[in-house]
Amino acid sequence: MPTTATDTDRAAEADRAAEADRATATGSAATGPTTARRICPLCEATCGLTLTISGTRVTGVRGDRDDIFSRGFICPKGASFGELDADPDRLRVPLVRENGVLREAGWDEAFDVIARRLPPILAAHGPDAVGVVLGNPNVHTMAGGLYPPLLLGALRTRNVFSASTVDQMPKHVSSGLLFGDPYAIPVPDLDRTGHLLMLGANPLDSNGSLCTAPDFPGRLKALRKRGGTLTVVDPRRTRTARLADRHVPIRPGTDALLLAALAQVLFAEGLTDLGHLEAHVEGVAEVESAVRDFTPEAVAEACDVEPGLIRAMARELAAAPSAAVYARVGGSTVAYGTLTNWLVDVLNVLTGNLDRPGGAMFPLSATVPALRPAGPGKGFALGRWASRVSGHPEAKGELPVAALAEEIDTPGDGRIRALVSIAANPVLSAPDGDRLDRALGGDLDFMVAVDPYLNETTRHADVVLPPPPPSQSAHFDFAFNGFAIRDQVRYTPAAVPLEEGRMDECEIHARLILAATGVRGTAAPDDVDALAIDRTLARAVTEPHSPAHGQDPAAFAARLTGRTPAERRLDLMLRLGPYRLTVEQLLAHPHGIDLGPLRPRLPQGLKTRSGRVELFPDPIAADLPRLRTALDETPARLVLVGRRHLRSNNSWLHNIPALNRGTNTCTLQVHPDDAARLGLTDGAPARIKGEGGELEAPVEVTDAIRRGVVSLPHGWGHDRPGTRMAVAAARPGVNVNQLLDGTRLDPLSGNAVLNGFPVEVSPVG
Ligand SMILES: Nc1nc2c(c(=O)[nH]1)N[C@H]1C(S)=C(S)[C@@H](COP(=O)(O)OP(=O)(O)OC[C@H]3O[C@@H](n4cnc5c(=O)[nH]c(N)nc54)[C@H](O)[C@@H]3O)O[C@H]1N2
Ligand SMILES: Nc1nc2c(c(=O)[nH]1)N[C@H]1C(S)=C(S)[C@@H](COP(=O)(O)OP(=O)(O)OC[C@H]3O[C@@H](n4cnc5c(=O)[nH]c(N)nc54)[C@H](O)[C@@H]3O)O[C@H]1N2
Ligand code: SF4
Ligand SMILES: [Mo]
Repeated sequence: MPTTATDTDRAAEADRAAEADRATATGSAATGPTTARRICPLCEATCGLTLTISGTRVTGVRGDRDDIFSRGFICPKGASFGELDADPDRLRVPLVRENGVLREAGWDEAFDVIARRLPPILAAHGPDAVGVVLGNPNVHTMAGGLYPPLLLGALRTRNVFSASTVDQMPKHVSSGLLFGDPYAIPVPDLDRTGHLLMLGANPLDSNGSLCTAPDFPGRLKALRKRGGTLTVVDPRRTRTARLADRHVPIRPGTDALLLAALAQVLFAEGLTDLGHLEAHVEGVAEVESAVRDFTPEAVAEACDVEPGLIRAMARELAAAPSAAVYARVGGSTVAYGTLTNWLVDVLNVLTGNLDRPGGAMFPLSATVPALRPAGPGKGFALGRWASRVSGHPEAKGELPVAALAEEIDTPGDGRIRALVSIAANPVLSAPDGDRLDRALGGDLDFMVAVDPYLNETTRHADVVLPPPPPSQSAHFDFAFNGFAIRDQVRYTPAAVPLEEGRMDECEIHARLILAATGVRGTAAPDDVDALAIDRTLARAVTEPHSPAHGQDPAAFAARLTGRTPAERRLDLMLRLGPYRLTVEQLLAHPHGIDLGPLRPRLPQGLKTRSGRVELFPDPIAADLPRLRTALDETPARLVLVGRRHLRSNNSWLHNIPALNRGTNTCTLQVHPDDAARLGLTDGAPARIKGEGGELEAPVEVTDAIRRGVVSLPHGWGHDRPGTRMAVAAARPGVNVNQLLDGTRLDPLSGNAVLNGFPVEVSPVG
């Protein structure tokens, strides 16, 4: 294993830095105001924040200049951390439904209700009678990283849904097929690349996704300053597109065609050069023949991109000293989402840019198990089971969240009768929220929500378990360190002690597991963690590549440190990880430990059956004919795409006054020519009609969007009764996902099509 020496060096380096940090901390402790560090949980950039704390309140927030990764960067969302933390609408104590009405309750009572009502449903109807829906913030909390796998393991239900199927599931499927590991997601080596081809992403507003890079805007500017180039493919002239050398305003939903044509040009002009990848990739010839028909001329009309420009893009990609192709939400939540994501990495492979500095590289997080030596793996299976009603194949153990409503409201054996919702708001985030809203309200026997707010989804719960505000929670990024453009690790313990009557979210999850599986009274929440530690160690000691190999599991467990069960589990993961770190080391480095730039690792880390990158997997081959039909389809006259605003985060930050104002509005963006054609006026309401329903929203005429495309943001529609988010309700907006009926999916991943679907728009009145 070539990395061992380096890893030991890095650990030693970390220890030296810790000494220095300890010295500084002691020197300044007596003088400074009360400040604490907190990693921001509000987007994937994971910036380090410095909180000013008066009593138990967060009274100031700034970027932590000493953070080894974010170096002081902060955005308006991070700056609102104090307001978010102290939002008076946050629930303080559990709610329990009695005679149809939610009332406040104690923690023991809330868990008792769950223990009384959930297990009998499972006993009577089997494990699939409970559905679990996991929302996006689970990847932004420690609890969400540590406990849902245990909950799912205990419940053994196949009805698992998450925000992944309205987001990045196509990337997981593509990576699963190519590399045998759905979590092996290459990220652009942003700080070193010479050319970035970015499709369907707008990091100047989103701050980046599946590419954790604090100060993404600054890093893009630096790329151009060092002579690199940026091409942005987006139907809207976004703030990111404005920064680019080239903006390609593609017709929505056609990126797979564009990328296939780029590959075709590389082959046709002899521009492929796998370089160091040659020995590790199979299927190149098959890809060559598969893309042969997708010439620039063949795709030009569908994509509305000139053949000459497509050729120029391909040549530029091949000629760059290093380059990375990167696609995000606009390349994922589309009809050919998996094919698009596959083609992204096909191009990274064909140009020799996968797994090399400046290209698209695999991060190595400190909490993933140490990599085993290269060799054949188990491979990645899709469709091991299917959803009951529509027969959607499972992907990565999940069913499409777009099918959640029908799994609840369609009678029959295997129907979901109880739902556990953790940090999710599918009534707004998934297609056809009205149907789900009705199903949650009318067809469920029991629902539990772990959520700080009473919102469009959680208002249907029988028990709501509210986590404390973020200042009172410790933070570690289990997910995003694995997508970061630099290997690094940071941990922030709770900045403020847990308020009286609050329960840490980790304990909420642990108790939920106990209550849901029917264990009452005897087992303590810590037992859940102890069991998880025992199981992990039992396996690790048998694995030759594990740092625990051959050791006594009990002795190893006894060495773990940490003041909470979650910290001890973090300690275990760190010790079993590739850098063999400990929680103690993390605590000694409050600003983080830099583990260096990303390093090439192939063929290590591949888990395909062949032990190589399988460039032309069967499910992809089977889906390609569908893409071919797109060449001959007449494009819809008008399609809708989404957009994100810097001052938002999906559906749940509209309750923060500092964020819900100004240009963060739920308007329908329309190109001036379309506005004239359709008789729409800036500021006046328009009626938007889709397959799933109709909405009215004010028109915003702008030439920043291409002709034939309108844009409406998601996460709005806060006008349902029974919610408790006063600021959001005062400026509700409309729910764009009501335009969808939930039937448009990318078939391989089950991901919903949220971009590029047909709509009709007309003036109101
Ligand atoms: N049309 C359209 N729809 C989209 C998208 C789009 O681009 N267009 N984007 C999609 C994407 S990328 C995503 S990720 C999904 C998101 O979909 P969801 O995850 O369903 O929605 P969020 O709005 O992120 O809701 C998160 C919930 O978590 C709660 N929450 C916040 N903090 C915490 C916490 O610390 N602990 C717990 N337990 N709960 C917490 C919030 O109160 C809220 O109820 O939406 C998707 N929907
Ligand atoms: N401020 C803010 N930040 C966020 C979030 C937020 O809601 N607000 N959400 C977070 C989450 S959950 C996620 S997943 C990330 C998402 O991060 P990004 O993917 O960077 O964010 P989006 O704004 O959804 O960018 C998608 C872009 O794709 C374009 N697009 C739409 N359809 C197509 C198409 O067919 N082809 C191409 N090429 N482009 C298309 C849209 O115009 C849009 O500019 O952001 C995260 N960060
Ligand atoms: S960029 Fe993201 S992580 Fe950084 S401060 Fe803003 S919301 Fe927080
Ligand atoms: Mo997302």
